[in-house]
Amino acid sequence: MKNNDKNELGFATRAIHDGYDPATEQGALVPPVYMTSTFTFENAEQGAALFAGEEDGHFYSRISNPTLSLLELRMASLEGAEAAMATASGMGAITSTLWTILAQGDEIIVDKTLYGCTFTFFQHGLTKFGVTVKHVDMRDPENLRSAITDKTKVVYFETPANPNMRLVEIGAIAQIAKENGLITVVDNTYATPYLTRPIDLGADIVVHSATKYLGGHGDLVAGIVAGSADIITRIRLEGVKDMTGAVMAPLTAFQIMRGLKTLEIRMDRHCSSAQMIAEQLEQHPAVEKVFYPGLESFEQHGLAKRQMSKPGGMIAFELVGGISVGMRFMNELKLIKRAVSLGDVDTLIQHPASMTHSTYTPEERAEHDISDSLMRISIGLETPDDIMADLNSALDLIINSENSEDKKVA
Ligand code: 3LM
Repeated sequence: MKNNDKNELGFATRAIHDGYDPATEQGALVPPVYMTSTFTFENAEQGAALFAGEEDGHFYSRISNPTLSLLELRMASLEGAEAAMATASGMGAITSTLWTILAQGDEIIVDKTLYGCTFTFFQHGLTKFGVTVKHVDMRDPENLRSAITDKTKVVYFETPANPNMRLVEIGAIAQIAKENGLITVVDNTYATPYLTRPIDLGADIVVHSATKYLGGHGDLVAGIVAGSADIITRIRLEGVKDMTGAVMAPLTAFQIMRGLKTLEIRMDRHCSSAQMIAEQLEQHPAVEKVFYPGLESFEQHGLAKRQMSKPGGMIAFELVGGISVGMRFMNELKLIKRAVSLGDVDTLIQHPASMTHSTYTPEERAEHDISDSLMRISIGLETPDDIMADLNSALDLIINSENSEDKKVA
């Protein structure tokens, strides 16, 4: 389904209403879920016409389904894209997209820091099929320009990047990509379209792990790709239909649409709580360094203010004494859950080097600036003071036990 009325209404209004008229569904306020794998043909000729693409309509849910179409329309609207495609996972979105737009002999230039499984897909997946992968530090867009060759087809990055929070200037990268006829793909999982709209800034394709903020409640795994109607049709018919088969289930689309209705107010709260917590963490004597785009001390704070409407809900930080202290700290937390994933109502903490980014070898992590001391916290929607109190009491315990160990030694 093509999204034609982007930007006419506000973000939250579109997230709640776009593309649905209750009158078409017996007045049902909430769109019904089409739990069907296949669709009947009025006659054999109609079936043939649907397969030939001569007639629009649904015929099999690996290709399209009305519940998924509504979610796709809403995501296209929120991302300012012509069209979108719902997938079974974020990795399903990424692999279906790249297998569609790359071929043997092509080259892709990717940012230095990437989510662990995305990195592995590039490093050990695409390369197996004859695609060359080049990693450059895209904090300086000129690094991209100098890496381009006549084989380069695609530029790919996350901003903010998982897990070290580095930002990439979407407009500057997309400009260089356009000058060289390259396709820019942005993973917008951390920011969501509420904070950053890469397509408005010149990117061609946006991918998401919808498992995170879009779903928002830690109860599903899903992905989204958004872009031009032509590219989304290709990803649907080549990448998803015939290569990955990574199609979203209708019930998952229903859950994501419920999540989207509160995306704006959830993100506002994630951001305000994260700002307060990042500022307080930075002051604590047990904390070595905090990486959060909303902090004055953040290296790319200026870019964060230009590119993101708010600084997001993700914080990375290191403790004095490194990860051995960090592990003890994580084990002292009571309210905050030790878990991977992010963007949920629950506050989650994890250690990238041994968890989400353990797909990198230690040497690769060092080369890609992923510190073994780094911890990552996804600030949830609990009462902000309760989250901070849990962090403070674990930090205080660590400091006290370090001090008493020092005394023992003395
Ligand atoms: C994580 N991330 O905890 P799915 N892009 C980004 C992501 O963060 C992720 C994906 C894509 C985490 C998952 S680690 C075992 C848990 C920026 C996922 C992939 O396929 O929906 O998980 O998305 O950082």
